[in-house]
Amino acid sequence: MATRKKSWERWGDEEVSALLSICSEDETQQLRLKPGHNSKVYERYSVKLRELGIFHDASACRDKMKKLKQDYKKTKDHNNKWGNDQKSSKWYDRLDALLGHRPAFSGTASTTDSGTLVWEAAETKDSVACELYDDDEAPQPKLEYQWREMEWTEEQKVSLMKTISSYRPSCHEGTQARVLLLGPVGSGKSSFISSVQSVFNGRVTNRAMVGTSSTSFTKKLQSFNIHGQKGEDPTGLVLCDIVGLGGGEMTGLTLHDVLSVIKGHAPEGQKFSPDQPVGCETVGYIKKPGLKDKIHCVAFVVDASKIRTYPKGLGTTFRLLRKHISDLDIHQVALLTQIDLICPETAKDVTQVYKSRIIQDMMNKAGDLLGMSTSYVVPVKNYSSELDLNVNNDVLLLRAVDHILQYADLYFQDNAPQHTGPKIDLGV
Ligand SMILES: Nc1nc2c(ncn2[C@@H]2O[C@H](COP(=O)(O)OP(=O)(O)O)[C@@H](O)[C@H]2O)c(=O)[nH]1
Ligand SMILES: [Mg+2]
Repeated sequence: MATRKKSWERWGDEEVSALLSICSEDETQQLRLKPGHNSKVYERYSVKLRELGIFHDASACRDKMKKLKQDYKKTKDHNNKWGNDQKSSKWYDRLDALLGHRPAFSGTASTTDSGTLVWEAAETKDSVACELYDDDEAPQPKLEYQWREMEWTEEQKVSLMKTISSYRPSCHEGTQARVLLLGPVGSGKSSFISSVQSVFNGRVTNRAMVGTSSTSFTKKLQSFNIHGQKGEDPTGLVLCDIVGLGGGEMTGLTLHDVLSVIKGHAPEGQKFSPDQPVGCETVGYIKKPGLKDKIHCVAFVVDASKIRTYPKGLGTTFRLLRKHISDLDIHQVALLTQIDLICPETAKDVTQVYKSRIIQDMMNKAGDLLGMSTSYVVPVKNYSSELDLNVNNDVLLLRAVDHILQYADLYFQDNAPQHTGPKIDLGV
């Protein structure tokens, strides 16, 4: 006969596996969502385990879950740091499926009947659920150390500006890295372009149309060549935006048209409309796009203050886009904007960004929404109401640009012309 175990006793693999299975049951998940029901959740674990002939009391189940989550979070934080090797552990995948939402494409195309992408719909509160913390271990407001290394100095700003302005795609002279920004209306795409341009101009400017709003359904492809100050050469970076003429940009855009832009078929200034898909008959259609016409990296843009309330279909739209864009071997990153709206400390002092748990948590949620690891996600605070530049803010924006360029450059490396040097006779 099985005997009741003490809470400090070891858990066998089968017991942990059973615990995780119970955790993944719908009833358990529903119970977990109810505030103040933690004790009932642990009681449920204990009762359900007993039915399987496994005896651990509720407090032992609580301790075990806590330990598993801590181990998972440690591994996840490690994996999310730039440059770290991806680690795993015995229960990592199971816990990631439970807590981190796997970046798998579900296969349900999130498009409307007319084929337009779903960017806006009725708001729902449960679009993404990422439960890294229990009610009784709510996140602390601030981390002791920055979880990504950042240097907040004028020298760092100058050095990043130099790196970015001197960037030229490897093995492809004369080409610029074309980056397409994609995201819901109001996520901060135009603001990001303007902010980056402002840093290079040395003053806050509003070059990309920011925040205009109307219900216009006309959309246009617009490319912004990021320039240094007067007299300086342009940088190797072009930021492309599918702007709404008067706002409402993503409403009515089809997957077909987004892919035409990425493949380089759509000419500059191309206007999009769901009933006139980009094709051979389109004026200015680029039949055989060269490297300079194509998009080399896609940056998804999401608003940190809206992650919890984005429409349910948005995650599916992102995954649908990501699947098609990945099929074209184009790397993707994500920008998390409006971080100042979710963290007052960071709003006051942007150097707090990587110490803020709420921003870290929201970056994880953005990764979950997009189906990508957090290591691809970078936070930015765009210039929205400020009149003057701030060196720390500039550093954060420039790090985002540097991050984008690294992934754009991978495209050039992947597509480097084959070296056809003289053949060496090895005499065999
Ligand atoms: N506080 C704050 N506001 C922002 C930020 N980024 C954009 N905004 C504001 O959000 C609104 C929508 O931005 P916009 O760039 O037009 O979004 P788009 O539709 O994606 O191009 C504008 O009012 C911006 O000023 C940010 O990082 N922080
Ligand atoms: Mg815009």
